[in-house]
Amino acid sequence: MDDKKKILRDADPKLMKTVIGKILAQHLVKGVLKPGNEIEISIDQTLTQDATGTVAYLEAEVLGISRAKTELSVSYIDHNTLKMDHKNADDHVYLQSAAAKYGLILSKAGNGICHQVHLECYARPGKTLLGSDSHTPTAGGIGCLGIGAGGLDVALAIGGEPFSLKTPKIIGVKLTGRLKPMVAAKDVILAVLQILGVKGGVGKALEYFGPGVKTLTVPERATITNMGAETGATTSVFPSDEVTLDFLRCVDREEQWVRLEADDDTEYDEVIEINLSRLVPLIAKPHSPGDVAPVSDVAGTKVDQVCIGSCTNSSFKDLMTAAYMLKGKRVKPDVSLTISPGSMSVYYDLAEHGYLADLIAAGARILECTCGPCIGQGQAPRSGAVSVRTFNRNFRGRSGTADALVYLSSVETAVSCALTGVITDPRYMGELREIPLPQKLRLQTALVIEPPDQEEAKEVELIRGPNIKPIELRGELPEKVKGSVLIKLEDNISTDIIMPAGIYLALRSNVPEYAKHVFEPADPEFYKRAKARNGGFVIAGDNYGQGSSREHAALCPSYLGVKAVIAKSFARIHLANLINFGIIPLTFKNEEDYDRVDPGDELQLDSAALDSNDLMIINLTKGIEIPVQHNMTPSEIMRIKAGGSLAYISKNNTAKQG
Ligand code: MIC
Ligand code: SF4
Repeated sequence: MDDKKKILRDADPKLMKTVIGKILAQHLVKGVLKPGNEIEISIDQTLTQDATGTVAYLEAEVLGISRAKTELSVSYIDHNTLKMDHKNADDHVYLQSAAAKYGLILSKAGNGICHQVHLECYARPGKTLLGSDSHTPTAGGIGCLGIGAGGLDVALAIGGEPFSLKTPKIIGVKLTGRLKPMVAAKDVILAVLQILGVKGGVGKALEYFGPGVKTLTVPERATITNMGAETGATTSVFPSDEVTLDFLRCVDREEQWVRLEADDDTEYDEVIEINLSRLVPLIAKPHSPGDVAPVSDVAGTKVDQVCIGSCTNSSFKDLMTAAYMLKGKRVKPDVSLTISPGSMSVYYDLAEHGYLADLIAAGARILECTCGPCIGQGQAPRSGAVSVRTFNRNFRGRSGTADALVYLSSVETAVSCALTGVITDPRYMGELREIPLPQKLRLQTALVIEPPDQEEAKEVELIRGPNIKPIELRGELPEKVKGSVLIKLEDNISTDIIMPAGIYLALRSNVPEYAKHVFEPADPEFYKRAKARNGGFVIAGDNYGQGSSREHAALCPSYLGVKAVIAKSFARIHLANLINFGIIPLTFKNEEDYDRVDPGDELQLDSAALDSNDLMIINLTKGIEIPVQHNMTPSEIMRIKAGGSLAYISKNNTAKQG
């Protein structure tokens, strides 16, 4: 029996019949494919974006990576393109030099949002894609297994290392029927979020099946897999079928098609059923993507701003829909409507087919092909405003305005709001005609740079402007981990609260400066307190670290000396990031103990007990002991003890070289 057969012998037979199981099996390097088991898989493709990419490539330097070993790796510049001063521009030049050095394709600022461009140009059915962005599962729309991770994990994958993850349980989402006019793919994922909430997908993956699947195009499927991230799921995947082939034909990549479907007798661990014919327009209310209601429930609410775009809803079909609905009409004078095309190719086709003119004539403001307002890069709403966005996240303050009320909807609903000035169920706007989709998408490559060959790459110098600071490695874990509680937080704390983006995005490659804003939205005094006390502990509720993959939400607290986070539960990517940067992730054995720790309490933990997982936090202030636990593998414990994965790997590399 060859090695591959041997490691698949004990795999869960149910899992092996699913699309996700088949891709995992093909890429399995280590471990037994059973839900909950730790496995390692090989990675075919990687992507990074500028806001996480600079640190990822700084880490690649520390790791001593010389050239990408993947089939394809792309570095995108899409999050921060404003260049208010030298900082951002420095990052872009650094990224360009790193792409040339490591052999990565560079998608320059303005070329488009990473997930949209990747779907159009690079994602392939049956492949694995690891991205330093939580919406990497967008590629699942084409049958590719996309997983979001921290930059360090992506840097390791670029260097040819396998990626480790817990084998997810598979939730089968059965689609039947067909969407009614003015009901959209976005409403499908909002319906899934209504069922699962923002943590119902943790430890799981979503796989779509059933007769409704073939009624959805690839960009529609990608809208659905994109926002599966908001349930906390590891990934979301659609099968690769004739519809996938049509899409690949449309972008001149039909030779990359492979059929990939679940076996007829597949039994999923759980099944959710959605009848597309019965679906109504839905909307996520402030301030959570999981707070979903029918649009009709909030109809009539006055709207100040409408933003169309983001990696969830910026395909050609999305923007054509907007153009069709806006043609010959005018946006309400007191509403500001912005449109960010997902890619240069989408933008080009809008112009080529005349749709751009319809958008402009109706009063839409066309922004660059970037994340833009989605990550608080401009278009912050006025104080207390209502903003309806086709995006995927509406956490408090993410728009740049702390008291703005952000709703998330489909393009159809968003345009209806822009035309009427109030939240409006799009079904009252009259039926939208069948939109003729183009046979070909004319892919634009003027802003794409292919890397030089390996020999030439050796001559490339990394260009580091003054805003780019090296990553500092953390020291080893002491025997007694001691400190006070710096902050106590509630459930569902997002990484936007831990490490706000928006106006601080240009500080992503400057940890000492960025760290000054840790927890700022929750407690502006946090930085001063953490500095004064030389670090300490963080206490949190359920689903700590939901949302983005930004490793800065671990890296910057680690820089300030945060030693451990004790929470009721964690979001997947953030948990991995904490371990990577040497912060011990602990959960309460008894959730009620959350109430027995207060800000300022002095805590102590014996680090030797990490091995046996028989852990007690001594609350020195209250004179009590609190049982806690962790979910780390022996290798992760080793890394935590060394001061985090980066510290551990770089120490071992140095030892090998010396
Ligand atoms: C986001 O949507 O929050 C981001 C910005 O794309 C992040 C990555 C980041 O913080 O750079 C994500 O989703 O991972
Ligand atoms: Fe960009 Fe927003 Fe998508 Fe994040 S969610 S990648 S910020 S468009």
